[in-house]
Amino acid sequence: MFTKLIGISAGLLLGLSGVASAEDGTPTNFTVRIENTTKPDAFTASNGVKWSLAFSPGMAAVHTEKAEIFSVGKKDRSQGLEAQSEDGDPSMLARSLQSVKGIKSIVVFTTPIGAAGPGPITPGAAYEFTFSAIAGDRLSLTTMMGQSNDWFYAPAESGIDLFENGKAISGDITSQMVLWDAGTEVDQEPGIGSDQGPRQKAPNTGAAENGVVRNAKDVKYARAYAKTSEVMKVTITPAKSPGSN
Ligand SMILES: [Ca+2]
Ligand SMILES: [Ca+2]
Repeated sequence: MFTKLIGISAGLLLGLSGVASAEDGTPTNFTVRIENTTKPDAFTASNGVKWSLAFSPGMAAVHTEKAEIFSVGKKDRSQGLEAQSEDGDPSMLARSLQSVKGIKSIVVFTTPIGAAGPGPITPGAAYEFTFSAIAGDRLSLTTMMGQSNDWFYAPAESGIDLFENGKAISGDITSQMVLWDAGTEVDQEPGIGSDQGPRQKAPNTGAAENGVVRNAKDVKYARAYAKTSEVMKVTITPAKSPGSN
């Protein structure tokens, strides 16, 4: 599972055009933490098999425009979202987004906190990553629902507005995370599907769906994992500006 992480090192920061100065001249540094709040063997498949939920390595982008990674109701753009969603591999998506207009910086997160190397976050584990942004910037991030064929968690296509009335957002943003079906692979029952990440013979294995990116809350099998507050906790913390307490 999630073995195709070629060329990506933990916490790799791909600086692009540089972060422009805010009105007061200072970008804000943010830390995002994604925690898997499920318990081991929390789920039981229809055949009685108990399984644990995990979330894959992923990527985050700071951007100024909307719908940088996908558009609801449209086909996947073939820029790497499929590999992220089906194989838990964010590397192609991170690379291709570098040349997309409005993308300011990209972070790839692959190594769980305290782990020796890249891998998914299993129950209780977490990823953290940091980036900087100014007022007007938005955050998008992606991670695979690791026991699915092509489901990923991400905010709405417009991303999360990192500032409200010029002030950096802070705290729990789990409610802004949504489970999406990438529309690229036919769905099987989570946890036991033979073409899903942990069990498929090779990356990109499974029946083509020829669908569109859609909210998974009404997708067969997906409802239990679409309530993001029941499976993860995502927080964002802006660093204090120099001189403040
Ligand atoms: Ca699907
Ligand atoms: Ca597959």
